[in-house]
Amino acid sequence: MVPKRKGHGRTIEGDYAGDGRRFAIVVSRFNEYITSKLLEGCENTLNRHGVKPEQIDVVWVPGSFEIPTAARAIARKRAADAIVCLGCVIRGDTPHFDHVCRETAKGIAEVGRRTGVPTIFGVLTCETLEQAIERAGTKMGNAGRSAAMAALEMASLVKKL
Ligand code: INI
Repeated sequence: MVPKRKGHGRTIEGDYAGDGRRFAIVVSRFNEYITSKLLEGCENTLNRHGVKPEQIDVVWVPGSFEIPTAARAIARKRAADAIVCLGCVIRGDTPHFDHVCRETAKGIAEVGRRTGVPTIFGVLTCETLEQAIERAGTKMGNAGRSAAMAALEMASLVKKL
């Protein structure tokens, strides 16, 4: 039962309780040096919020561009309460970076919107390797951890809506 605030409609928000929920993590092998750290942070955060290791499927794909295809297949089978997408795209000398980033972001958003299964964008899009390292467990934290928190919250929220 969601409490009513006086003079307002309901306030509805998710919590971070992961007990009994199933998650899928789709992770890119490209830039694995970075993505393996994101995966570590993501799994660890889910476990620390009550998600049992056997309730987490880890799905490896070749590159970030392939993440939406795998995420969509998982979402359509209702095989997870939320899907975390982890990847790392680093700018090079050609426009390749822009294409991969655009399609990955668009594809991940589309999976969430079309299927209703929360699909979290945990893909680093960096100018340099140093920026990626900073976000994979050093001075800017670990983007896998924040993605896991978003997945926990959204998995809980959609059940309440
Ligand atoms: N994939 C990434 O995940 N990160 C990158 O930095 C990257 N770069 O720079 O090329 C990358 N390319 C591969 C791409 O995701 C696909 O796997 C490939 O194009 C095959 O479809």
